[in-house]
Amino acid sequence: MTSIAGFIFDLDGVITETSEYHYQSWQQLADEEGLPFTREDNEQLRGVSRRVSLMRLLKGREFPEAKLQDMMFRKNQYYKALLHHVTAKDCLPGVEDFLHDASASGLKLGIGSASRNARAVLEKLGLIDMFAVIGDGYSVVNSKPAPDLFVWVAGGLGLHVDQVVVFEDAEAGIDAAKTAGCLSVGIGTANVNHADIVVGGLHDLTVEQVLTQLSR
Ligand code: B16
Ligand code: MG
Repeated sequence: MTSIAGFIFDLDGVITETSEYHYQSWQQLADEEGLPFTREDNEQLRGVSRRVSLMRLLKGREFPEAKLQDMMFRKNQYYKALLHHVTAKDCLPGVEDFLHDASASGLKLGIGSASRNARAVLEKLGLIDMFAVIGDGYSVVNSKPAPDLFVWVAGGLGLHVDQVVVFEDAEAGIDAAKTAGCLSVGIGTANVNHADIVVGGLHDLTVEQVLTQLSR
């Protein structure tokens, strides 16, 4: 029997709710470019890379590469300005207790986020020292739903993928975890029903419950 030895957490939507800031930044860019964009459209950007997000926002409109780069740069400038507001108070409910319980249980902890701003966000939340490995938007070429990021983080933790539970709020993230061969916990209200456990947030779950329900 393989026992669970590590947890890998997505960032936006699991540890904190930076999706509102992503939304406001994309909305500003869309308004400046005269492109239609709504909160509903923003749901399609959950958990996917900056470039894939831009492609979804453009809905098939074509632009030269230099213009695409300019739009991604501007969106990120708006996003980074909004990140100045983030403090330890912006951890989602139950996050700090859950992380401390997991660490006290001897589990290895990692981050698997599509964001190139993940380290900056974790610093602001005061959580960066909780994680032995931080996989972010720079770590692998193929982003979620490809399995690469979670395989990379599991390897960094010195664990096999089937010893790891991934916590994710996005359909693309659960797809990535399953393809990687990890166990998974779906968080929130997006399409994460294919995860092994589905809960509203980390406040709804104990480390003990995860280990008991997912041990195989
Ligand atoms: P950046 P996660 C994801 O974070 C966000 O959910 C997604 O909306 C964003 O496009 C992506 O990070 C890339 O972020 O522009 O900062 O590199 O959920 O994977 O932690
Ligand atoms: Mg997420």
